[in-house]
Amino acid sequence: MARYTLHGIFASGPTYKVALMLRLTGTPFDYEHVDLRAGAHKADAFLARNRYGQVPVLEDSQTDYCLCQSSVILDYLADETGQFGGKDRGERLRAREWQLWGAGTLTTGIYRTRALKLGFFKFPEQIAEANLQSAQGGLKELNTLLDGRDWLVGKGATIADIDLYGIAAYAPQAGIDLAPYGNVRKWLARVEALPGFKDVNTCLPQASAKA
Ligand SMILES: N[C@@H](CCC(=O)N[C@@H](CS)C(=O)NCC(=O)O)C(=O)O
Repeated sequence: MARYTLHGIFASGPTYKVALMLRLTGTPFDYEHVDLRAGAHKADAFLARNRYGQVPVLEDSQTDYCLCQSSVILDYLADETGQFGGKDRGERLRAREWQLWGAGTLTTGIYRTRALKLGFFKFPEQIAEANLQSAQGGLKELNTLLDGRDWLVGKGATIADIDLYGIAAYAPQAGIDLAPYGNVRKWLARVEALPGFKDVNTCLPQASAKA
């Protein structure tokens, strides 16, 4: 049994973020598929792990922590693995700042537009349009903020890049053309060149798996 067990579903962006962090840090993990269609995430056994009834959840058998919220899990894994946490406290705080920016500004538009495109959800036309505009606005802002920078924080990849990659990388599945966002495209390519990188389609197994 691996130290870590990730509970999630392969189509989930937040689950992907955590799996990507585990892959990039070379951390073995067991994977437990949570059948959202069958409502497994609302069953008592799952709610005991995550009171919000959502994936992902990361269990650490060494510390007995059972964590939810993908950004918090990345923060935790940065400490446990000693990787991608920034070179000092200032960089870590800046990385957390980016993660919150991503959660507030980038996530809803991209994930919901993708969910509509893939048929996971339906939205009234006006809401769908607002989601798309929000996604495009977030990408435009990210593109500007990346001006003159290779990475979001400091001179190397941090949990901020992994977190926001796990949102922005779903833009193509959302039907959003990244051509107007040149800085974003170059930054995505930098993350994709990191050793251990796996893309949104291959990072997670489709069924439960042992490390
Ligand atoms: N803020 C959470 C979002 C998690 C989330 O939205 N998970 C979705 C799957 S992508 C889920 O479990 N949805 C089922 C539900 O909310 O009932 C995170 O970053 O971990």
